[in-house]
Amino acid sequence: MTDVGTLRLRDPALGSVAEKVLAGERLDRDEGLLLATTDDLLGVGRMANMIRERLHGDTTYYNINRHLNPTNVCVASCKLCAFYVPWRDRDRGWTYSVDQAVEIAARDVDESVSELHIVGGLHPKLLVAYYEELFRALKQRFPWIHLKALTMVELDFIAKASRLPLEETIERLRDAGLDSCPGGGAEIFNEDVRSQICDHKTDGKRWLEIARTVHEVGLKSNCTMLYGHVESAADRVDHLLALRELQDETGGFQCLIPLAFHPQNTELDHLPPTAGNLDLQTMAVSRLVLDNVPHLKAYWIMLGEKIAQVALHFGANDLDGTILDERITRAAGGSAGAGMARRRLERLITEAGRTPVLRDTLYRPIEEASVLA
Ligand code: V47
Repeated sequence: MTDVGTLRLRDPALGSVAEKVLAGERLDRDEGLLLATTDDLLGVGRMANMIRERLHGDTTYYNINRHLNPTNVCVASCKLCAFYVPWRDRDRGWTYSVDQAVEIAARDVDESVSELHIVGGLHPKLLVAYYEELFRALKQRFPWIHLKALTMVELDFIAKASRLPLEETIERLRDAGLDSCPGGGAEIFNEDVRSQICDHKTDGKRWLEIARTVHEVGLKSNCTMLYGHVESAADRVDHLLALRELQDETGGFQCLIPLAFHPQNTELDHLPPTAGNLDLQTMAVSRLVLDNVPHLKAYWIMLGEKIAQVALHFGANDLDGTILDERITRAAGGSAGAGMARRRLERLITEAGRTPVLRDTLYRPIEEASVLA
């Protein structure tokens, strides 16, 4: 064991990285790679925890949210995905009219719900006018709600299908009620990896360009990294560095969500699910390398409750929300998809020795008195 300041390390090679972490200095690619490949999981975790506590103390955010998937029809056919059905598969596909989508949302939304997370497939008939109408109708029915909707991949597709410039598409959607964007679709930016897991999707460079445009138009967004499939440790570090570079420019990312790959029912079902060590080390490396994105989410739906709790000591400071009806992970064999009561989510956080703080989508604490649930 080596001690660097208050940091206890089993791998002495981590010593110089630990010194930089203690001094609050930015890490480079080689250092990121060392963190991602060492077998000193606890050493990496201690460093990430130090940064997490410097930024947020014990505070752990969660929110009261609902998911809405207007369609599962998708022309992209990504190998990583078990959620989509091909265009014209009438048995398994759903596409909600605006009225249907609002009624489905209304089943589960009351005034305690602060966020609707809206994502879906790339449906060739759902153009910008559909989403404008949907957002306006949702805002009219639930005026208090924040609409976090449409990944960079969906925005790219909607703009092209509607034959509109990207910026104009985003501005129209913003004017119709879009408040921010979720982080999905980033996967791993490396093109060779993308060709194996999502070959017809918006490429990595374009994903970043669209995020830049979203930020320029004045909206915040999240970002994700899908790990535990065919990518290497270097691919993960490069992905984080690309996000870091854009964040230096725009400051528009609020939160990173590392997404644990679920292989079941996908074309990659020969791969094993992620190991707990990889989940925790990826969380910690994300916190250490992506030093300019304020929040790091342990998405309990994908990690499971127990790993998500432990992740609160490996860099994470957010668990996401109550959700109720999650379909993307469930389609891929995830077992945690039924949603969680608010009190239970709070208990997960306190059991982990952290302090729960109810937040809105922009990470502003919500006063207890204003919540009915
Ligand atoms: O874009 C798809 C991923 C994403 C699988 O921004 C899969 O607050 C694992 O982005 N195994 C959607 N992952 C989820 C997402 C998200 C979730 C929660 C919060 C936020 C946020 C964003 O899920 C997709 C894709 O990257 N995904 N299939 C799968 N088999």
